[in-house]
Amino acid sequence: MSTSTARCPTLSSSDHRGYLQNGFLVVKQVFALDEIRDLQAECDRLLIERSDLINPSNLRCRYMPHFQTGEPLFELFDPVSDISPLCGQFAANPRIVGLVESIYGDACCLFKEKLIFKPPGALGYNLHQDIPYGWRGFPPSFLTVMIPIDPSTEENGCTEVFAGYHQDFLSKDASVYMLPEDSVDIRRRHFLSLEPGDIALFHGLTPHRSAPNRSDQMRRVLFTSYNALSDGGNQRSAHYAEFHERLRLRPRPGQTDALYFC
Ligand SMILES: O=C(O)CCC(=O)C(=O)O
Repeated sequence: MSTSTARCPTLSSSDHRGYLQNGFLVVKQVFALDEIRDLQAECDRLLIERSDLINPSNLRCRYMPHFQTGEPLFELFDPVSDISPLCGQFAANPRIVGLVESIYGDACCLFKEKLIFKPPGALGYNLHQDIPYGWRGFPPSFLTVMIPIDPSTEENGCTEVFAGYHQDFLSKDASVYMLPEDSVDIRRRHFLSLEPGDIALFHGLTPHRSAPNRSDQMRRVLFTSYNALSDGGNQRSAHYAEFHERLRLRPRPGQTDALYFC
């Protein structure tokens, strides 16, 4: 990773209050541009050197339909730090960990991480809360840090969060993950339009969604998610084991071989 210095952010009491009130927080210029350039090069490398992994039957990968043609487009690696030490270093970066731990008032553990490429045309995500209702053992302290690798804009389908809904589940039906749009008030929407170097943190119950990528470039974001140490300790391996079991139950468009993970 680059050695250039960047701001070591601290959480002011008004940031902390804002996070508690809204369920999300934007912190500007946490990383220097040359650090993010290393991450951009890493994304390019992964697409070329690890193209062997990109397959609809590989549980590490997910595809998203093109918003107009429906063509399945490769969209993400989840997890990614085991195939990309650099992504692992960002997930463990002291600036990120320091912010997360200030929010928790506790040490944190990396719960999961994913690298979303969001290629041109990829449909976005419907409204949801990350913590699935009824998934016992999913840590209530789950929160996600969004590390943009490209500018995240309304045109390329940046993440949109809805403020002040993170105290509870919006649906208490375990079969419902994607929520009806009218579960939230559109006036509480905040577009996470961020420049590379900025980050956002959002609570696992903060409802969010994203629009299609209508630009001609990828919108790459590294999402790293944590839990408080006192909320179950290190659960990353257990999480992925259970996640894969659940993924095996879902139909995967384009899958031709038996499902595998590598
Ligand atoms: O790609 C995005 O902007 C949102 C991703 C998302 O909502 C998710 O992975 O849960």
